[in-house]
Amino acid sequence: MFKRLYCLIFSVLIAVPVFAGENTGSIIGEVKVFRARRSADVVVYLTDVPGTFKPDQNHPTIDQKDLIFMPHVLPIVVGTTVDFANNDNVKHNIYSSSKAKKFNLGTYGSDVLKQETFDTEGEVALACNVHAEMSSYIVVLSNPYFAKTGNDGKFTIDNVPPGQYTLKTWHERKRTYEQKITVEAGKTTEIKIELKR
Ligand SMILES: [Cu+2]
Repeated sequence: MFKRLYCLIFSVLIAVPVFAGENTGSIIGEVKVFRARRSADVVVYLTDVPGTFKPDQNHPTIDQKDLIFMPHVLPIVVGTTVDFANNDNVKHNIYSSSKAKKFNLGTYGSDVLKQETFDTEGEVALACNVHAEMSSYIVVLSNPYFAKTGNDGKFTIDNVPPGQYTLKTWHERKRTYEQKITVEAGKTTEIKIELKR
Protein backbone atom coordinates (compact mmCIF):
# COMPACT_ATOMS: atom_id res chain seq x y z
CA MET A 1 0.00 0.00 0.00
CA PHE A 2 2.74 2.50 1.04
CA LYS A 3 4.89 1.41 -1.82
CA ARG A 4 2.11 2.18 -4.27
CA LEU A 5 1.53 5.57 -2.65
CA TYR A 6 5.24 6.42 -2.91
CA CYS A 7 5.21 5.33 -6.52
CA LEU A 8 2.24 7.59 -7.20
CA ILE A 9 3.78 10.61 -5.46
CA PHE A 10 7.08 10.02 -7.21
CA SER A 11 5.52 9.83 -10.65
CA VAL A 12 3.46 12.96 -10.05
CA LEU A 13 6.61 14.83 -8.94
CA ILE A 14 8.59 13.91 -12.02
CA ALA A 15 5.64 14.16 -14.40
CA VAL A 16 5.10 17.87 -13.76
CA PRO A 17 8.51 19.24 -14.76
CA VAL A 18 9.08 16.74 -17.57
CA PHE A 19 5.79 17.39 -19.33
CA ALA A 20 5.30 21.07 -18.41
CA GLY A 21 6.25 22.23 -21.90
CA GLU A 22 3.91 19.74 -23.49
CA ASN A 23 0.72 20.82 -21.72
CA THR A 24 -0.20 23.23 -24.46
CA GLY A 25 -0.53 23.15 -28.23
CA SER A 26 0.13 25.50 -31.13
CA ILE A 27 -1.78 26.73 -34.13
CA ILE A 28 0.13 27.68 -37.25
CA GLY A 29 -1.37 28.78 -40.50
CA GLU A 30 -1.54 31.01 -43.49
CA VAL A 31 -4.19 33.53 -44.52
CA LYS A 32 -4.62 34.55 -48.15
CA VAL A 33 -6.37 37.88 -48.57
CA PHE A 34 -7.88 38.09 -52.06
CA ARG A 35 -7.66 41.30 -54.10
CA ALA A 36 -5.06 42.73 -51.71
CA ARG A 37 -1.39 43.47 -52.27
CA ARG A 38 -0.39 41.85 -48.99
CA SER A 39 -1.92 39.32 -46.66
CA ALA A 40 -0.59 41.23 -43.64
CA ASP A 41 -2.56 42.73 -40.75
CA VAL A 42 -5.12 39.95 -40.42
CA VAL A 43 -5.85 39.25 -36.75
CA VAL A 44 -6.48 35.54 -36.09
CA TYR A 45 -7.93 34.84 -32.65
CA LEU A 46 -9.69 32.25 -30.52
CA THR A 47 -13.03 32.64 -28.78
CA ASP A 48 -14.68 30.38 -26.18
CA VAL A 49 -11.45 30.11 -24.16
CA PRO A 50 -12.50 29.57 -20.51
CA GLY A 51 -11.05 31.81 -17.82
CA THR A 52 -10.35 35.49 -17.37
CA PHE A 53 -7.19 37.00 -18.74
CA LYS A 54 -5.15 39.89 -17.43
CA PRO A 55 -4.09 42.62 -19.85
CA ASP A 56 -0.41 43.10 -20.67
CA GLN A 57 1.18 45.36 -18.05
CA ASN A 58 3.66 46.61 -20.66
CA HIS A 59 1.69 49.17 -22.64
CA PRO A 60 1.85 48.60 -26.39
CA THR A 61 2.48 51.82 -28.34
CA ILE A 62 0.82 53.30 -31.39
CA ASP A 63 3.29 55.74 -32.86
CA GLN A 64 2.71 58.43 -35.45
CA LYS A 65 5.58 58.87 -37.87
CA ASP A 66 5.54 60.39 -41.39
CA LEU A 67 1.77 60.88 -41.05
CA ILE A 68 1.20 57.14 -40.56
CA PHE A 69 -0.04 55.26 -37.49
CA MET A 70 2.34 52.44 -36.58
CA PRO A 71 1.37 49.69 -36.30
CA HIS A 72 -1.61 49.91 -38.65
CA VAL A 73 -3.35 47.12 -36.72
CA LEU A 74 -2.87 46.42 -33.00
CA PRO A 75 -4.61 43.42 -31.36
CA ILE A 76 -4.79 43.65 -27.53
CA VAL A 77 -6.43 41.86 -24.60
CA VAL A 78 -9.40 43.69 -23.10
CA GLY A 79 -8.30 46.06 -20.31
CA THR A 80 -4.98 46.93 -21.96
CA THR A 81 -3.71 50.53 -21.83
CA VAL A 82 -2.17 51.76 -25.09
CA ASP A 83 0.37 54.60 -25.27
CA PHE A 84 -0.09 57.05 -28.15
CA ALA A 85 3.14 58.71 -29.25
CA ASN A 86 3.84 61.36 -31.86
CA ASN A 87 7.21 61.26 -33.59
CA ASP A 88 6.37 63.81 -36.27
CA ASN A 89 7.21 67.50 -36.37
CA VAL A 90 3.52 68.27 -36.82
CA LYS A 91 0.67 67.91 -34.35
CA HIS A 92 -1.86 65.08 -34.57
CA ASN A 93 -5.31 64.61 -33.09
CA ILE A 94 -6.24 60.95 -32.55
CA TYR A 95 -9.89 60.12 -32.07
CA SER A 96 -12.31 57.23 -32.46
CA SER A 97 -16.07 57.12 -32.96
CA SER A 98 -16.24 53.32 -32.65
CA LYS A 99 -18.83 51.69 -30.40
CA ALA A 100 -16.13 49.76 -28.50
CA LYS A 101 -14.36 53.02 -27.55
CA LYS A 102 -15.23 56.63 -28.23
CA PHE A 103 -12.45 59.06 -27.33
CA ASN A 104 -10.55 62.12 -28.51
CA LEU A 105 -6.99 62.77 -27.34
CA GLY A 106 -6.93 66.34 -28.62
CA THR A 107 -4.20 67.95 -30.72
CA TYR A 108 -0.67 67.35 -29.47
CA GLY A 109 2.95 67.30 -30.58
CA SER A 110 5.98 65.07 -30.05
CA ASP A 111 6.59 66.27 -26.47
CA VAL A 112 3.46 64.49 -25.18
CA LEU A 113 2.62 60.81 -24.66
CA LYS A 114 -1.08 60.10 -24.20
CA GLN A 115 -2.77 56.94 -22.91
CA GLU A 116 -6.11 55.25 -23.28
CA THR A 117 -7.47 52.02 -21.74
CA PHE A 118 -9.67 49.70 -23.79
CA ASP A 119 -12.28 47.95 -21.64
CA THR A 120 -14.73 46.73 -24.29
CA GLU A 121 -14.15 44.00 -26.85
CA GLY A 122 -14.43 44.93 -30.50
CA GLU A 123 -12.91 46.98 -33.28
CA VAL A 124 -11.72 50.51 -32.55
CA ALA A 125 -11.05 52.51 -35.71
CA LEU A 126 -8.58 55.35 -35.14
CA ALA A 127 -8.42 58.51 -37.20
CA CYS A 128 -6.69 61.89 -37.03
CA ASN A 129 -8.64 65.15 -37.11
CA VAL A 130 -5.70 66.92 -38.78
CA HIS A 131 -4.85 64.35 -41.49
CA ALA A 132 -7.86 62.68 -43.10
CA GLU A 133 -5.73 59.95 -44.73
CA MET A 134 -4.48 58.56 -41.39
CA SER A 135 -6.16 55.37 -40.20
CA SER A 136 -5.44 52.50 -37.86
CA TYR A 137 -7.28 49.83 -35.89
CA ILE A 138 -7.10 48.45 -32.37
CA VAL A 139 -8.77 45.05 -32.08
CA VAL A 140 -9.79 44.39 -28.46
CA LEU A 141 -10.01 40.66 -27.69
CA SER A 142 -11.14 38.55 -24.72
CA ASN A 143 -7.96 36.48 -24.35
CA PRO A 144 -4.27 36.49 -25.34
CA TYR A 145 -4.60 33.65 -27.87
CA PHE A 146 -4.27 35.71 -31.01
CA ALA A 147 -1.76 36.52 -33.72
CA LYS A 148 -1.36 39.02 -36.54
CA THR A 149 -0.27 37.90 -40.00
CA GLY A 150 2.93 39.16 -41.56
CA ASN A 151 3.28 40.18 -45.23
CA ASP A 152 3.38 36.48 -46.20
CA GLY A 153 0.04 35.86 -44.47
CA LYS A 154 1.59 33.46 -41.97
CA PHE A 155 0.77 33.39 -38.26
CA THR A 156 1.50 31.34 -35.12
CA ILE A 157 -0.48 31.11 -31.88
CA ASP A 158 1.58 29.33 -29.19
CA ASN A 159 0.93 28.04 -25.64
CA VAL A 160 -2.76 27.32 -26.26
CA PRO A 161 -4.41 25.15 -23.59
CA PRO A 162 -5.86 21.97 -25.13
CA GLY A 163 -9.53 22.28 -26.03
CA GLN A 164 -12.09 23.02 -28.68
CA TYR A 165 -12.44 26.63 -29.75
CA THR A 166 -13.79 28.84 -32.46
CA LEU A 167 -11.05 30.48 -34.49
CA LYS A 168 -11.98 33.80 -36.10
CA THR A 169 -10.35 36.42 -38.28
CA TRP A 170 -10.51 40.19 -38.31
CA HIS A 171 -9.51 42.23 -41.38
CA GLU A 172 -10.26 45.90 -42.03
CA ARG A 173 -12.14 45.18 -45.28
CA LYS A 174 -13.02 41.47 -45.27
CA ARG A 175 -15.82 39.61 -43.56
CA THR A 176 -15.07 37.56 -40.46
CA TYR A 177 -14.12 33.98 -41.23
CA GLU A 178 -14.66 31.38 -38.52
CA GLN A 179 -14.16 27.68 -37.98
CA LYS A 180 -14.08 25.18 -35.14
CA ILE A 181 -10.59 24.12 -34.11
CA THR A 182 -9.25 21.45 -31.77
CA VAL A 183 -5.95 22.02 -29.98
CA GLU A 184 -4.16 19.03 -28.47
CA ALA A 185 -1.31 19.09 -25.94
CA GLY A 186 2.13 18.84 -27.52
CA LYS A 187 0.72 19.10 -31.04
CA THR A 188 0.53 21.73 -33.74
CA THR A 189 -2.72 22.31 -35.60
CA GLU A 190 -2.22 23.70 -39.10
CA ILE A 191 -4.84 25.65 -41.02
CA LYS A 192 -5.20 27.58 -44.27
CA ILE A 193 -7.69 30.42 -44.57
CA GLU A 194 -8.89 32.34 -47.64
CA LEU A 195 -10.51 35.73 -47.18
CA LYS A 196 -12.40 36.38 -50.39
CA ARG A 197 -15.19 38.75 -49.44
CU1 LIG B 1 -2.38 63.38 -37.99
